[in-house]
Amino acid sequence: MNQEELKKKVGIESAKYIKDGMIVGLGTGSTARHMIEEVARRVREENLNIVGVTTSNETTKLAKSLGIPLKEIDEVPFVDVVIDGADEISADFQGIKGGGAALLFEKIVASYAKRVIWIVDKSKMVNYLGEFPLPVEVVKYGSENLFRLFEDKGYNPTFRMNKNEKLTTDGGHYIIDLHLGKIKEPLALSDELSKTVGVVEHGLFTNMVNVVIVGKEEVVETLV
Ligand code: ABF
Repeated sequence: MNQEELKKKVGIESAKYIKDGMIVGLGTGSTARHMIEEVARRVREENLNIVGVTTSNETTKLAKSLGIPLKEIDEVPFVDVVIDGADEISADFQGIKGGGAALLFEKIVASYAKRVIWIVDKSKMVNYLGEFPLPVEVVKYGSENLFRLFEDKGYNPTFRMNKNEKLTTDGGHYIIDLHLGKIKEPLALSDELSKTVGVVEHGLFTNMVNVVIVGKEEVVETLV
């Protein structure tokens, strides 16, 4: 099976965690898209009664086009389950997310979720995080100084670009990607970035996931 077929397989598999009456966090990215399409099919064909809470404008547009009932995050006290993609997942189930520039809303929704499920094809499973550039969402005001700070730290920063200009996220911020190669202490780096003035949020999702569904030749579910 190719990567897209594996993404589709885990997207459909993960939708089985969704039960009638749930408030469901709808992730962002191509793997999450397959899950969202499956949820929409069940809403249409099986009268699945759920409410979606999205993690990006992109997912809101997709869910609306497919007829999934939605609520804003501030209209619900919690989320029963959030199903989302990831860019890297380490052997101890820490994750890097944000390749799709949606990490802030993804982390907010995940923070209100009773259960967090990540769906990935096998290429995302790694021993150490860091091969994938770590997205850091930053306030625009002072972002050049922050960039220089990351340079001085040897973090090899680049601004996330959209065509010829800096990308602006759904939250109205910039993203600086850190090319670290190998993150030996993700918890320590997470703490450092969270305390860095000007950083809104970062793509290290540590001690957050409950279930990881990995698309291999057969679907393998790994309970954390
Ligand atoms: C999203 O899923 C992002 O955090 C992450 O970048 C993306 C993975 O994308 P894909 O499923 O398209 O590989 O949650």
